[in-house]
Amino acid sequence: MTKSAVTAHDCEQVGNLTEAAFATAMSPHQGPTFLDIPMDKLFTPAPILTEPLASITKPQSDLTQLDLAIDMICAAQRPVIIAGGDIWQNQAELQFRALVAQIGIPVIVNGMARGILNPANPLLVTPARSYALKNADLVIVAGTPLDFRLGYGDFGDAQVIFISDDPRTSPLAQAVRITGDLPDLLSTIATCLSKPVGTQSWKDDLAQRSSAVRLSNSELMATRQEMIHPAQIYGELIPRLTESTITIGDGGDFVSFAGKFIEPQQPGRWLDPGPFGALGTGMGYALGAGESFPGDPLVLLLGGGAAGFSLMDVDSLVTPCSVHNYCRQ
Ligand SMILES: Cc1ncc(C[n+]2csc(CCOP(=O)(O)OP(=O)(O)O)c2C)c(N)n1
Repeated sequence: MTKSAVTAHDCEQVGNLTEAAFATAMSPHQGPTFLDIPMDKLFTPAPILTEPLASITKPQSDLTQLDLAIDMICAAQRPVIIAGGDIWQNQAELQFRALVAQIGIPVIVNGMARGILNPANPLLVTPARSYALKNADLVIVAGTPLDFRLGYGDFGDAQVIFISDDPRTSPLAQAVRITGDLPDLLSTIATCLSKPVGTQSWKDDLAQRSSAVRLSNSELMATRQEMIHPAQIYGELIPRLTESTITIGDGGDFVSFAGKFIEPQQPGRWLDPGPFGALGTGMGYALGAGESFPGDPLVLLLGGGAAGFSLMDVDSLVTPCSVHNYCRQ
């Protein structure tokens, strides 16, 4: 589940191993690493590091299929682009938004890319996702692996372009691939395209279907029943969310409803148990998000089962503050 898992058996290794763990986590494809430091090693004095530190690997660039991809994009009648969390993690949001605005391509978002376009933007067609993916003639997948969630890149008759920071992902998938640094790749693609892509009727169709889904969602959220429907909870929550609220979902069905109803207004502000659906992540996410964005509103939604995995971690949400305050005294 992590890119590396290491124990520091010697206190002199702690510095190097910490640097190496961060470098591995930040190298493409980005992901968590695990470093275990036994208590006795943590409190043992060690010399300060002077050696060169581990460095973050740059993504390997491969543009051999760029021209082919550009021809496919220009020829497409019904294109759609899926933006994944790596767009946000690789800080490519500006380039992504610029590309979308320039070529007017409908967008579906997933993971931490949710919020990359404002929900009021007619090009954001996530609510019509299934229809869009079933009827598109070109699917561009940017910043998310072509794994089981995307049918390993099988979108029926549609052609597929895969834009990634990691050439190693999803060998199963059949797609035209462009790999490298995501901000650079998106800018390069934008410079190769001069006019809007796809037909207006396709874009109107997706925008109308998305509005219809949003409307029926809001009706459901406004319904009041004796037995509480999850939609009712989101109907109460959504008006309370601000542009900077971080919403964390940890659970099963309850959270999949949240994914349908909540459309964040900024990327990186939505966290869920991810592709493996591992319950129990919510409290840890809340701790990390609270540390990363101090002062920003944070909502943690726990299913009953998920809460059973991690309610004790409420203590961890409080203890670091107590320790900090104690040290300051
Ligand atoms: C660590 C872990 N164990 C088991 C599962 C399998 N699983 C998926 S959803 C679910 C039930 C979750 O219940 P709850 O948090 O109450 O949410 P609900 O689906 O009831 O809304 C379980 C056990 C999982 N995803 N992760």
